[in-house]
Amino acid sequence: MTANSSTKSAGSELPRHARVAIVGSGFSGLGAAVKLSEAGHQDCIVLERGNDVGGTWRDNTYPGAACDVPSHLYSYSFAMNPNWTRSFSSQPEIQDYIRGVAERAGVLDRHVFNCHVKRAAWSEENNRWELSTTRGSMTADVLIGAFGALAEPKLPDIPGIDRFAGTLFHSAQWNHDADLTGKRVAVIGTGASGIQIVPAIVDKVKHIDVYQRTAPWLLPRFDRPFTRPERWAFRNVPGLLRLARAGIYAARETQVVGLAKYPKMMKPFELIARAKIRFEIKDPELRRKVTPNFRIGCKRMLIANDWYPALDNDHVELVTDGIREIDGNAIITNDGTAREVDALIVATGFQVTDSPMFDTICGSDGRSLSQTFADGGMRAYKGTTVAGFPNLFVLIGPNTGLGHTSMVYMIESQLNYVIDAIDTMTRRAINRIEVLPDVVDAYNDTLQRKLAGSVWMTGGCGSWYLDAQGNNTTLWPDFTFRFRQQTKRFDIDAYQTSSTADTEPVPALSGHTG
Ligand code: N01
Repeated sequence: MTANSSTKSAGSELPRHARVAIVGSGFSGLGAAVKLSEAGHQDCIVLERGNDVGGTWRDNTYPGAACDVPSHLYSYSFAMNPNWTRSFSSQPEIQDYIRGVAERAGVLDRHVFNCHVKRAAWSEENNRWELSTTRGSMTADVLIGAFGALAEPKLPDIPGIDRFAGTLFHSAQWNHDADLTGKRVAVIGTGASGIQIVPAIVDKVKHIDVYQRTAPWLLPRFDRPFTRPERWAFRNVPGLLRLARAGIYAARETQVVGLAKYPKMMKPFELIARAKIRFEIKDPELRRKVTPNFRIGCKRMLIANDWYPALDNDHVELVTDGIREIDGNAIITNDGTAREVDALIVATGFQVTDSPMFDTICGSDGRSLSQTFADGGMRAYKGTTVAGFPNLFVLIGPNTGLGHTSMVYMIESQLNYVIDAIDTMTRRAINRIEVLPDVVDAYNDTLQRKLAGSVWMTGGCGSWYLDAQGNNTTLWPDFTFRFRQQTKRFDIDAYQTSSTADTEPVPALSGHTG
């Protein structure tokens, strides 16, 4: 199911005005809708370009799609699920979970589906956001940008790819009508998506060429179905779910010491990964090709038990020569070899640091987020508020990303901050908050100092964690509980504020009852 193919939509019409407009309904936007509702802010609306909730989990329906964070942690703390069927859930199960949360929280009627936000501009005159969408226009006092980091597929810039003669699609826009049975297939990309796709299709295709630009480090995947007694216990033993969650959280958090502070401490992980290569691959040449040339952790560490065995098949070729061009249905590498295929799957990731959504959001001086970020990269305060963009909260914003544990934990931390900010604005009749530029500078200076010694900056790799200028504007460089502490309360002193006394009353809502 892609953003446009779901039939599950149930939602509302676009109102003329809402107190809070949320753009996007993945884990972060949906979480915001639920938490706002719980906090009594019923006048909010979620504008979702697809026709279901779920975001990246709705869109990434490729074969083998599954999470690499255990399910008991990769879920909302306020909607824990005793019924996960296995330790690492598959995409359909996660999507069902997200949909179930939305239904049980009763927030689906606050969604406008198939509603693409084309532009959101802050009006200094009216002290509100003016939104133009494919379903009409509206205004909002507060805008929550929950459009996600893994939302916009990135296509490889390969000469001739636009004229590829066979079937071509991105991993996040899987073409379920394309039957790969008995076909010659090429997969470009060996990141988290590519290494799940290849093992899932290897047995049905005639041949696969896997184009690897950089070999990833791989660790074992301790995945298994939960037994019936375990699931019974998760449902019935008080505190067990929370305990399981805490255990997973603590175990994952220990990685921060090596990743962010002392990269040399990642060595034991590297030894495990090297042993895995020796154990799972016999061919010395293939072993050499899959052995990374950078320190483990620099790029996201991947987990899989079926990747190396899949590559070790006779009908699979791991191609490590760079791609020069595509001609007709042939992929031509730098050494001049042409390999013909029927289908080309590009598992080449997402536009994270240059999301097209950044072009559509314009602040108080009319400049867009992309123009603002053009100098020195994406920058925010606590990953959430941006100088020059009043009453805007960005979820999964700059430097809130993680490679080692659950993003849902970071999202919930941000939600604490955002809900407290909106509560504070309501309580104190504040109608405009804007983070002070000095505060943003100081915050980011500290972040960058911490990042400087991290494996992501020193490990000798390129990755989507870095932008085109080499700035790491994506990752949180510390224990995640530190982010939780920082975002526990809205710190109004970091903001310039103004009160409602000077502004016009807001027109009544139309078509949306809250
Ligand atoms: O994308 P990626 P992804 N020519 O950017 C290669 C999450 N996720 O969709 O490493 C040739 O990681 C690129 O090569 P290189 C997770 O956060 C989670 O796989 O840049 N190759 C790389 O191999 C993850 O980090 C899960 O040299 C090109 C690959 O394409 C994020 O999503 C599952 C190329 C892109 O890897 C993104 O993962 C899936 C080119 N022009 C995703 N351009 C789980 O939880 C790019 N590449 C399991």
